[in-house]
Amino acid sequence: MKKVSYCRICQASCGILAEVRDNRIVRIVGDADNPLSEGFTCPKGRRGGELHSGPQRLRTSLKRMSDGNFVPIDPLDAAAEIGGRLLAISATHGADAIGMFRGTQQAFNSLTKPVASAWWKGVGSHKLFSTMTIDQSAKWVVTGRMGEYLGGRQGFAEADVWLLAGTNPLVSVNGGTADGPLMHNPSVALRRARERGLKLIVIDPRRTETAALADIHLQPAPGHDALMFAGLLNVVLGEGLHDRAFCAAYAEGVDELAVAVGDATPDRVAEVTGVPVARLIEAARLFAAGPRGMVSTGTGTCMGPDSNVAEHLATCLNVICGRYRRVGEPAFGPAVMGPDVPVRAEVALAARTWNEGYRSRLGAGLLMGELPSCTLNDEILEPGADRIRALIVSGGNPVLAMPDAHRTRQALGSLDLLVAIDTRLSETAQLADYVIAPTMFYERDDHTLAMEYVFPKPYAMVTGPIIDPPPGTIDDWRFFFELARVMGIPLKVAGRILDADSPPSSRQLLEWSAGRGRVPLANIAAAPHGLLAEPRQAKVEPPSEAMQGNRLQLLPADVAEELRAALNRPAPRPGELNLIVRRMRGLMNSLGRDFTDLHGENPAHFNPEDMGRLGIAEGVQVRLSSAHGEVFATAASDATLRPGCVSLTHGWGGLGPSDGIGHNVNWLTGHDAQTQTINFMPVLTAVPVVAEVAR
Ligand SMILES: Nc1nc2c(c(=O)[nH]1)N[C@H]1C(S)=C(S)[C@@H](COP(=O)(O)OP(=O)(O)OC[C@H]3O[C@@H](n4cnc5c(=O)[nH]c(N)nc54)[C@H](O)[C@@H]3O)O[C@H]1N2
Ligand SMILES: Nc1nc2c(c(=O)[nH]1)N[C@H]1C(S)=C(S)[C@@H](COP(=O)(O)OP(=O)(O)OC[C@H]3O[C@@H](n4cnc5c(=O)[nH]c(N)nc54)[C@H](O)[C@@H]3O)O[C@H]1N2
Ligand code: SF4
Ligand SMILES: [Mo]
Repeated sequence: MKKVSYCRICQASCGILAEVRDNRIVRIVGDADNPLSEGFTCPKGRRGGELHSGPQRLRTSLKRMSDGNFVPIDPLDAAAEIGGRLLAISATHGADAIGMFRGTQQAFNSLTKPVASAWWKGVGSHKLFSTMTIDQSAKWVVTGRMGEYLGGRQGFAEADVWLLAGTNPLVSVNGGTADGPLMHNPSVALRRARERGLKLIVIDPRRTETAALADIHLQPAPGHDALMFAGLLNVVLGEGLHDRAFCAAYAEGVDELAVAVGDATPDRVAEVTGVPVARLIEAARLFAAGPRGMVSTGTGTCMGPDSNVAEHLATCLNVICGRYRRVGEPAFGPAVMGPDVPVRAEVALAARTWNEGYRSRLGAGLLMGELPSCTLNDEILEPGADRIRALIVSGGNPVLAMPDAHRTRQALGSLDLLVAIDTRLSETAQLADYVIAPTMFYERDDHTLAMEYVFPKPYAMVTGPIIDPPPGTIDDWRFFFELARVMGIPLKVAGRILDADSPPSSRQLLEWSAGRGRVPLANIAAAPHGLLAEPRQAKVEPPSEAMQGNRLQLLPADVAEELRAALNRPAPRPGELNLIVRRMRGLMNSLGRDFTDLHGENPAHFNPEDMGRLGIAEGVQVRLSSAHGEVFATAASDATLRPGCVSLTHGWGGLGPSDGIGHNVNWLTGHDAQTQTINFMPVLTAVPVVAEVAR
């Protein structure tokens, strides 16, 4: 039987057709009638059936007994026991002794976040963490320090030029900041855009699949994005190519910025990064000529040694070139399931939330209501009355994802109570006291509300289960609902107080959450392949009186100081090797490693020149070591890498440095003097390493 639904492994939310036999998905193909993805799927999406029914799937929740072994437990009994233990910990040590870590797979599950957030509010703890602070929270820091233009960014569809830095959307279907231009069939989308005249600039130390399609590929030494953007700003401001009218209306500190990037001349950029002078100037002029199109950054920019200032300068380039929507232009945002709220050409002032209110004993403030994930280990291990003793991990695998694998393992292993909600016995779940087995995406109701802001079209879809879940599983949201019930926490979700004694259905909750949408949910549900809505009619409106005169802060004092330091970062020494980030098509972080027939393991990729110099042959085991630790991996030759770079995908390996499938790159990462202020972001790309043949 063929069933229609959409994939929820990543934000692309591709429409699929599943062939179901005996309650098993035996085949997944792209749904050509889906107006968003038009038949596109990726290799991991097509293996979604195996994630549900393969040997790794957890079919029952587990409790660890005093002998260390797991025994099956009914999830409602587990919720009762866990709720009781959380109440006791909170009563003895205070609510801040409870922590929650939100992983990536909480994001594509529409009900988990709202219900978990409502429960969390009642817990009353400050110790909330998510993967954003080991990902691209530099973007949050920029908004906090610069402010935000609320009229919306220019769109990819109408762009003349686009600059992608540190992102490889042809693999990650990501492509930067909520523009969603390159999600579905990204190589075709990019080719089509270029055929209509788009000019593409890519900044990446690897000649990626995306960079291969660029008009200009700048291939700098890694870890120098701040200098790269300073250099581009130097040319644009130096040649007066910026949008003076937009700057006058909305920005403060343009002249100071011009002075601050004064030393970042194309010569200096070339000396440090190896990018030829003429290429940098050409890229700066091409970008500034626009007239439309933005800079979008990804993990390569947001994980480097000066990530916060690099991202700040990338945004400055958008601001000084005025790449935002003005009064009278079509409003940004699809507003299909979401509400059609007015969009105004105004600035929300910088709000340094981390300086206000709560501050942890480790010196961290709140960023979008969260603490930096890189303080989680110390929150658990360092003495303090409010140290974390119980941690709930929802849809994440911090044992592999967090930097400093050694200490993460030590920290999570030392908790009084660790609860992992996971569809497989992940490395994090292996350390847990309770593992809650949730339903998976083809077994549950969902809609695209939370994702629509990154879609390139005004699209929405509602889906129901297409197979029955294993009987021992529970919906993620329902587990949090039960915890709340046991702990006596009233839940307010989508504006309603839920009745603890009679849980709503998933459908009901979905309906409530989309209750303020521009398009009624009934219309969306009536479109089995998803609905392409009429474009939104709203136009960008003039600023409200209260916001009149608000300006973006281009160069606050702390940014100026970080910029000075970043510009002095030395060029790589001859023979220096730097580990850089990379993603693989066949898996989503640690999810999908089991499909080794699809992608093998995660090799350490080297430029052939470096392999020759170091005497490393294809396929041999190499030992990579850094200031933080070592990892062993299989060498693979990759001529697309800039010499001096080694790239290795994260999300692999096991509990120890040399078990599991593949190798956990986070044995090489950790905290040091380069950890960023505010978000405590460590360096995950451009990590100095030494490589040698393993003996
Ligand atoms: N197939 C697949 N898709 C995914 C994921 C996955 O695991 N697999 N993960 C998802 C997640 S969680 C995220 S956050 C997104 C991330 O999406 P992206 O940010 O697009 O991630 P990558 O594809 O790793 O691209 C990062 C690029 O940065 C480059 N780079 C490394 N160091 C530097 C540097 O110093 N400067 C510059 N300019 N570039 C550098 C790398 O060579 C690489 O090409 O992808 C999502 N999509
Ligand atoms: N060195 C290095 N480290 C990195 C990165 C890097 O580039 N380099 N990238 C960072 C980034 S961008 C990210 S986002 C993080 C990823 O960090 P995490 O989000 O912690 O890691 P994932 O592997 O995505 O974990 C998702 C988990 O959710 C489970 N899961 C799948 N479906 C469901 C479901 O329906 N419900 C529940 N409850 N669980 C489910 C999966 O089995 C898996 O164990 O890693 C970060 N760490
Ligand atoms: S890109 Fe792949 S993983 Fe992401 S939603 Fe589409 S099919 Fe699923
Ligand atoms: Mo991520």
